[in-house]
Amino acid sequence: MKASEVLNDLKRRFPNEPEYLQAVEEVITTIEEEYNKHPEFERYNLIERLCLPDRIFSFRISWVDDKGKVQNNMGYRIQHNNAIGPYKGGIRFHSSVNQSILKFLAFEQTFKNSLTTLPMGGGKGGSDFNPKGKSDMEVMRFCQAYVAELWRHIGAETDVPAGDIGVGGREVGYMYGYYKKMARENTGTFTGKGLEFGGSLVRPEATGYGNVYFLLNMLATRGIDIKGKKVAISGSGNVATYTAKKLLSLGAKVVTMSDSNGTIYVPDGITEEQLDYIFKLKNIYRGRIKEFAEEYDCEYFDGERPWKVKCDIAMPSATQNELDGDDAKMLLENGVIAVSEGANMPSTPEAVRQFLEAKILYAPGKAANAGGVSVSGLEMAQNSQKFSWSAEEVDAKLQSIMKNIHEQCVKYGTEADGTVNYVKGANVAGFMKVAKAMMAQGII
Ligand code: NDP
Ligand code: 2IT
Repeated sequence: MKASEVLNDLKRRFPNEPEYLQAVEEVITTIEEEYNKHPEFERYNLIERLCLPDRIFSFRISWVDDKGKVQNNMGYRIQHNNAIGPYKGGIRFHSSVNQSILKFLAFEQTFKNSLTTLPMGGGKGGSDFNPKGKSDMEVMRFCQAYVAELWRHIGAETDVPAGDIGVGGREVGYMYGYYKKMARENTGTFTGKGLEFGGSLVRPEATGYGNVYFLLNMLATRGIDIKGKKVAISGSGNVATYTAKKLLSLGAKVVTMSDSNGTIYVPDGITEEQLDYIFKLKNIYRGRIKEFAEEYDCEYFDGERPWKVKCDIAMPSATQNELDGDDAKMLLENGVIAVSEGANMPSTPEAVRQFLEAKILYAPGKAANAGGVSVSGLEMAQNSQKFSWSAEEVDAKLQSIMKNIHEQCVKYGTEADGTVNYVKGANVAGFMKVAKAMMAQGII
């Protein structure tokens, strides 16, 4: 089948999976030209095989809350593609989680992991469990109930989960502990583990730091300095906070952060002390970003996203489709020069269209946020060696991987006028490696 026919067929077969179709459509439309240069791909129906996940596990998770009430959630693991290495990708706990969202994330992860240069296939998992307001013991019991079902499908050489929204060090610790109890082995099947039991230095920081490293590579193509630039960040979780930390160390000004309830606005940029407050607020007290506005008496946009403020750079780092066509228009009118995505698919197709048309520096998540899974890959390597690297060593490798991903985007995405279409570059580069690996391994 031709690439465009595959897309139409997937739309017919999965009409209730909008996020999955959105991610697939973006990739298919940008790789079509390259795909058509390889008639052997069509003979092997490669694109359809690459769009459909290898397998999906879905199951009920029953657990008992602190009041003794039985709660039931759905759990999933999508093993999308393992042509270049074991399935690899995070676990998301959020009330919105469904099969469409996890299928889009597993699909994107396959191309992202291909770009990292490390041997990792793509996968994603999660549950519609809502961690907000749950006690530590409830989170632990839930994690154990999820892994009671998941453990037989994962392993250090088959499928290696990690964190994502709602899943950080605490949750990975609980899941890994229970996994070990069930599997009776100690090979590091999760990444993002604590440093005391096989975790890698710089893994918590990696996605945010990696996004800033990617941004620096993009800015360098136009000779722009990060110092003094105003950056709007969305989210206040793992990715957002470490993005902010690296930006502050480089002399940039972080003017916004947010959560699902609203946005704080600090026109002169938040200070290191204020960022420390946000770390504590989010990771220890598990509070809301509104409390920051109360503590520091700054502006707070209740129920609003950050994109209306004046900034030079936007780094969406919360969730999918959090920046739409109207937001893109406002950012462009306010003179934004770069958008680098910490989240997965945060910009809607209309927003992406506007960024590409305006020819600003626009990096899609699968390139810009690949630092997290890259250091996960380095954690796997360290676990296999039963050895660990220093923070400097891991950070140097992270910087070199982000530079390499940027170079791949430039190679495949440079347009006739010399500008770089990072969407096309990332999709074609990511696709070609997986496609060649699949071709070489036959129809399986
Ligand atoms: P966290 O759970 O640590 O933080 C998520 C942040 O995003 C919170 O501030 C949360 O606010 C906000 N958020 C979540 N869902 C929504 C929503 N529906 N609407 C508005 N705000 C929302 O997650 P991470 O920082 O790990 O993940 C953020 C993004 O980065 C995700 O898209 C994830 O897929 C992506 N990513 C993460 C990587 C990682 O290593 N962790 C690697 C690569 C990408 P609230 O507290 O109100 O829910
Ligand atoms: O979206 C992502 O790349 C992640 N959530 C991190 C995945 C991983 O395996 O570290």
